[in-house]
Amino acid sequence: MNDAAMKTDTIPLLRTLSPALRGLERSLRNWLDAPHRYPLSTINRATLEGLAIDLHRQAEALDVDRPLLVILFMGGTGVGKSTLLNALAGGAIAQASFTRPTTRDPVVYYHESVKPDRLDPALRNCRLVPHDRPGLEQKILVDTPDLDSNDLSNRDKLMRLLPVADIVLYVGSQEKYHDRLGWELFRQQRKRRAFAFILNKWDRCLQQSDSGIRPDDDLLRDLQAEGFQTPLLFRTCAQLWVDRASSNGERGCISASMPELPQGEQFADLVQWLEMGLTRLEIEAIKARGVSQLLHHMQQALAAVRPPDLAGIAERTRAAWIAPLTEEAAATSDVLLNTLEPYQREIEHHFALEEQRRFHGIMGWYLHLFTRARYVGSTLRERIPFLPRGQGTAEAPVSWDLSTFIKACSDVAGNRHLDARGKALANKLLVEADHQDFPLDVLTEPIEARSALDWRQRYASILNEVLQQVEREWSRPAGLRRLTQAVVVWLGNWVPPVALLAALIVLLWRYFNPSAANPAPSTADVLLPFLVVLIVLVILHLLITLVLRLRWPAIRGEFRRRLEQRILHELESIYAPVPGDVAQALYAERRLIEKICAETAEVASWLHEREQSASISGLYGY
Ligand SMILES: Nc1nc2c(ncn2[C@@H]2O[C@H](COP(=O)(O)OP(=O)(O)OP(=O)(O)O)[C@@H](O)[C@H]2O)c(=O)[nH]1
Ligand SMILES: [Mg+2]
Repeated sequence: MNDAAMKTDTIPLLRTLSPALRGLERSLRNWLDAPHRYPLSTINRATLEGLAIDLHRQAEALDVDRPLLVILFMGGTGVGKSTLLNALAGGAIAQASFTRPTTRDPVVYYHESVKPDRLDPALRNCRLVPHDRPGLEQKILVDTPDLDSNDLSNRDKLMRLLPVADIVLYVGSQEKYHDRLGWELFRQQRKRRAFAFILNKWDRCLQQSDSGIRPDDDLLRDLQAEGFQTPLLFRTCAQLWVDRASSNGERGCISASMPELPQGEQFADLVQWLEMGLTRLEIEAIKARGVSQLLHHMQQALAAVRPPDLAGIAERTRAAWIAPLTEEAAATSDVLLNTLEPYQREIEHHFALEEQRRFHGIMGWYLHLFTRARYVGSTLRERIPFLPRGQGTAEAPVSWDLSTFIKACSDVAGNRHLDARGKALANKLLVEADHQDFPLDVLTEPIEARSALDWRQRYASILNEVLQQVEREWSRPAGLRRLTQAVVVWLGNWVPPVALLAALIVLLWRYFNPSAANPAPSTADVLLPFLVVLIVLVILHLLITLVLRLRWPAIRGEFRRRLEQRILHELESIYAPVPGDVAQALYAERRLIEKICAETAEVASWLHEREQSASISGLYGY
């Protein structure tokens, strides 16, 4: 043991590690329980759930002064696992037999100083056999059922115990050392725990070697191919040691009266390694390595669920969406315009009423009567088939509600085309996003949610807004037209009363100052002022119609342009931010995962030093 190793041995490093692992478990658990925008596959979730359980298990196992090392026998049926445990125990503690499979209940061989409640719950449920051997004080040996017989429950029992193992003793025999099932399990587990190898029934291996390649050479070659350059391999004859112990009444230790051992038999080396080779330093190093492997596995699992960085793709997608959104705005404004157009007379009527409000006095009455006469017997509710009908024609108002009308138009447009277009637009945007490599599984739901908004209501308020805007601009223009309109309104309000007054004065003047040229007015002349006012009103009305009257064809182009612009703005404000929002949400999730990864890496590098302090590299491949 070198100085550095001596120094680290005195520091209760593993115990200090326990709260760090609990912290990691908490972070992972919180992350697992939180809702995720980025989809988490069932397999990935199960892996991370398993890792959270393993972190908890390790934290519990390390929160002691002297951690226990769990050494688990794993192998096919009949290779001699139970016989090996009996040989190590120096007595028949595990049932070993030629019947296949033999072991049904795992056997846990532990030191009597260890309280059973200190054992992992998976071990507590097994058959517990205490011993008093000082060399195995911190070690727990576990004999497991086979991994390859027809009884699948045996394999399940093994799989429940595997996560607890610090070292797996992979046991093979002359005919069974890299069978498919066992080898697959080894390859699956080798990144997570330490492995040492036993080739049992060595007596038979030697017999077989006469006819071909020796099983131990073959196994070593296979292990080298798996990255185990100097694996720990023990060649044993467990049965021989059991026979010897029972005939001597001793516990599997070397005795002078021992029968001849086949050449190269290494059971004594196995005992030596278990008792003396695995000191506290090695145990801590193996434990540290086990935690390192767990942390490494966790980093890999977290990397697999880390959402991608979509900032660049989101930008590209947003840019690529401009064309379909512009196209959609043009098509939608056409649909809305086509729905509105048959009612242009009604729209003009509405604006005529608006315009009328600017006049008062005689001109106001005149326009009111004129509009009433012009639209008499015809109200909008009667003329527009899809508007809700009033109680009766008599009560129906002459003026009408523009927003109800517009909403009805939008509903009709929706029924006819727009609802289907909305769905098609969502699909078009998704296809475009797919071309930009945006993952659709995170985009489909928000896009569909937006396409399911109340677009009819939105289009209705846009129509209303644009129509009013165009009308406002028409009725309150700037520059010369503004002046002209102001003059016309002024003339409309003042000329009729002035004309009436002037005509009355002339009439009175003639009445009181009759002359040959201007005789006193006759009864018919009394109507003269009204005639004058009527002529003035008609002339002014013509002027108003020319200067002020809003005509649909005059505003159609402007209305269409503004409608398209406004719809594009609406579509962009609803759809365009989606890729960016999704990218941002994923970025937040990504940061969270990176934070857990960084915490994991910090603990892993802290452990690295401890792992280096003992020579345990043979237990791990590269
Ligand atoms: N020749 C020979 N036979 C052995 C040796 N070790 C064990 N056996 C025999 O192999 C048979 C199976 O041994 P077990 O210990 O029951 O094998 P196991 O791996 O526990 O089998 P399962 O419990 O079914 O998984 C027994 O009949 C043993 O006598 C050995 O070193 N040499
Ligand atoms: Mg057995």
